[in-house]
Amino acid sequence: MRIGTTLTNFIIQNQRDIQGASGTFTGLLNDIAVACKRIADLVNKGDLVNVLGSADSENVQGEQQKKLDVISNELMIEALRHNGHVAALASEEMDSICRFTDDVSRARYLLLCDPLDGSSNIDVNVSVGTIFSVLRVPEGAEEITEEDFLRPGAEQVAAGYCLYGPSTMLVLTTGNGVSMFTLNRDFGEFLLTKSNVTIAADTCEFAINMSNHRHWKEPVRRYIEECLQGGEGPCGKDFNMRWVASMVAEVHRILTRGGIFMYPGDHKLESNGKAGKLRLMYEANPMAMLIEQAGGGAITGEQRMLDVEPTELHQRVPVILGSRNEVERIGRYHQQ
Ligand code: P6P
Repeated sequence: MRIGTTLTNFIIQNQRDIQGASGTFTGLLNDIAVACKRIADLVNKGDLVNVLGSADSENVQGEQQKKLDVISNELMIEALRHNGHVAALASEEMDSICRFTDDVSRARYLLLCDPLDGSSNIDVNVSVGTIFSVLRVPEGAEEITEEDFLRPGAEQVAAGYCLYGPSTMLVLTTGNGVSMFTLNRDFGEFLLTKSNVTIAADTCEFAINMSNHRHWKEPVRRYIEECLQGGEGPCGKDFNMRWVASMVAEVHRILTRGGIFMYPGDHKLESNGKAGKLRLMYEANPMAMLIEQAGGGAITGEQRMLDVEPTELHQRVPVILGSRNEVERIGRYHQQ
């Protein structure tokens, strides 16, 4: 009976492809995997270990935190703090960065994460996930500051997520394609189950929160209206719709069978001073890297997601990503 390719073996085997990678990179990804396994365990046990429901706190976004939001963030910190691979962590659940060490000769990476994305679903037993993004510590950096994190998504050295669904799956790119690993709980290892994941250029499935329809701008209205017209409309085909309200689950579906995901900016968000709902640094950018590495497209409507120059750690951004031909069509509508 074979063991299969573990995540650690995979990274070591592919380490030569990761520019300048050393054992530090392998160690970093292993630390992330350990945190995800522990979070998966708690998500799976739920009420049995009293981790569901709301914490009596809000995050920097002013959103009510779930107990598991806080616990997942603490687990990520614990997994990363001791091994010296990461200089500092930025998280949706923390206002400012968490510095682990000033010895940036050894700790060569910065990590950004949404420790538990889609947590409004956790109490109703719907899939949620952890999203992570890896940047390199800037050359010559001494003490890490928040500004060191503010780099375009194109500079990510790795990105991925862990989906806590019927299976627990870790999906990763280090800039050489997308690989999927499934957690074997019998011996606690993520095993390689899909390599060189690619997204179909066309799709018949869109994901958007339709309840925001009255707030949408014209390009989004036009695109969705054409999808709804089906075979008789300009698309010449019928569309199906999905909305899980967990970005990790939506992106996983798109990586698996194609599709288009949209959380666009709209008039209501803009009236509240928000460019979008989703966050650039630890939601949109890591997902955009995965989608592009799988041959798909990821834009804000105005530009390529990975080219956005960040100005704030928790800035929000409109997100349109998925099957390349659909993303290009929506992009054209925004340009017209
Ligand atoms: P809505 C989850 O809260 C999240 O950040 C994404 O995972 C998800 O795609 C989106 O927000 C859901 O937003 O407006 O449907 O609750």
